[in-house]
Amino acid sequence: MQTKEMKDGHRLQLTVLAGKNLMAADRGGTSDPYVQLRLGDSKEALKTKVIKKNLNPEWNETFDLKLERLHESLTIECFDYDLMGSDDSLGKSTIRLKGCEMSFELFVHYGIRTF
Ligand SMILES: [Ca+2]
Repeated sequence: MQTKEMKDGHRLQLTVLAGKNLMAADRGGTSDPYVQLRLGDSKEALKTKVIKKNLNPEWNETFDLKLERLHESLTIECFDYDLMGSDDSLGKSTIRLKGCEMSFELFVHYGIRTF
């Protein structure tokens, strides 16, 4: 995770690497996980691709987020994609971006708490 000061605010570059030993939410003893990223209480969210039938998925997807303010929080939530019905949450974690100063690089391994 990396934040950079831009002329028009801040930019957060974040790479979602992988999940390990995720919870099995489907009947077959597996899940179809994807990760959703949401800034503050924004209604818009970014999503990784869905990796089907895998409890140790590797997404390795990088996102560029524009930050209006640095004191927002980032919620990272992992879901099991379901063709029918609503997707099940496999766990989530919230990162406070306050303290990630400009031009500061931070490499974090975030554990996501499962329910
Ligand atoms: Ca599923």
